[in-house]
Amino acid sequence: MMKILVTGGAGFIGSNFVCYLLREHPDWEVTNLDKLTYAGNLENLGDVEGNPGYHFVKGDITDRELVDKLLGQGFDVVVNFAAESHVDRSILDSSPFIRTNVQGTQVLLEGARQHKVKLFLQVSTDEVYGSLGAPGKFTEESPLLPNSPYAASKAAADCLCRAYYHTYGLPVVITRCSNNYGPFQFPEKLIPLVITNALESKEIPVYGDGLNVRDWIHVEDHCRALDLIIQQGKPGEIYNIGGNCEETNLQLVHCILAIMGKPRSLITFVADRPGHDRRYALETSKIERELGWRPAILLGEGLRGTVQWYIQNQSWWQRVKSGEYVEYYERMYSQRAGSG
Ligand code: NAD
Ligand code: TDX
Repeated sequence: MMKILVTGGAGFIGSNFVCYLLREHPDWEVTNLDKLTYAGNLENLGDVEGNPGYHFVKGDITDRELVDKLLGQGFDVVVNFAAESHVDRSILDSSPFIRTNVQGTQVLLEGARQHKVKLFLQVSTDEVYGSLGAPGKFTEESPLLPNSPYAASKAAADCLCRAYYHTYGLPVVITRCSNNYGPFQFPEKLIPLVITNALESKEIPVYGDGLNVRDWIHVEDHCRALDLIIQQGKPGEIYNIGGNCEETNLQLVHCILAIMGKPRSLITFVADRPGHDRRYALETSKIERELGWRPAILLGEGLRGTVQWYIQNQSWWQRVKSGEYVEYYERMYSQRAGSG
């Protein structure tokens, strides 16, 4: 039996992870602490509703009192997904990124230290390494050179985690994963944006020349890696997690349109993201060697399943693509037009 506190478990990766854990370990107890921002959605957790091993607490990771009280219940592991996660939003306003991603991580680390948690797993990102111009890949030893306010806030959180390990001996593991895709991803991110716009026969905005490269991993493969790390990861270590699957944005969009039988004429080239990282690629031999993990879902297969999911769950994404979402897009594009 393991008692786990998952933060941000109502978001894309967090909700997939909560469902994954309770499916794989029916005797574990999982508590989900989530503020339910625009990106948090309890509908993502329908599969575990009513499961006696699942508990939900609505709250903010920056709330010291709440975090202290919760961790006082005695948890073996904290898995920190809670974050502001969208690069474009961090360019519009970085303050919530600093509050949640940096201050929130510090509050959780402090609570974990006070209450002697056995493992603090920080879910970080390849974006902390910055952009790769030349061939090669980022290793766990690559310097942290974040380029967006989002990446800078995640790098700061990684540094705090490292400091809590070295200063207080808190058993911390940091994971740095590449671009995830799969069910329940909020349609502000590239893949669900392309799928849902194509389903509505709307324009598909591709930033700049479309030749920026990302490494893509299915969320289920990411969840499996995190589960392995909970069981076998070594405190103080960093693990890169990647799909070993690099594509330019344009190649990826063409592939999705081909799966959906939609025309490439939907693609519209738009002003580039300021400070847009050119390429991410991760060296993942450490987790492969030490934990025997490898991605199992090929991109084509994963994309077909994801397209199918968005076709079957139109009411889910139609609800979230309204209100605040529409206002955000108007603000973002008017700012870019102004600065372009
Ligand atoms: P998401 O935006 O879909 O979900 C974030 C969740 O955190 C939401 O449920 C939101 O309500 C919650 N949250 C936000 N602020 C909070 C606060 N102050 N207190 C409590 N809960 C709060 O994000 P995601 O794509 O699922 O990413 C999850 C984590 O994984 C993030 O830490 C992100 O940096 C990291 N990550 C994401 C990717 C990716 O491709 N999506 C890749 C690597 C790492
Ligand atoms: O409309 C778009 N058009 C476009 O060309 C959007 C939303 C994105 N893009 C480009 C920008 C990137 O090169 O597609 C690529 C992927 O963009 P995002 O989906 O916004 O992801 P990215 O910026 O790469 O960051 C993601 O991966 C690392 C997640 O959002 C982060 O949370 C994670 O840490």
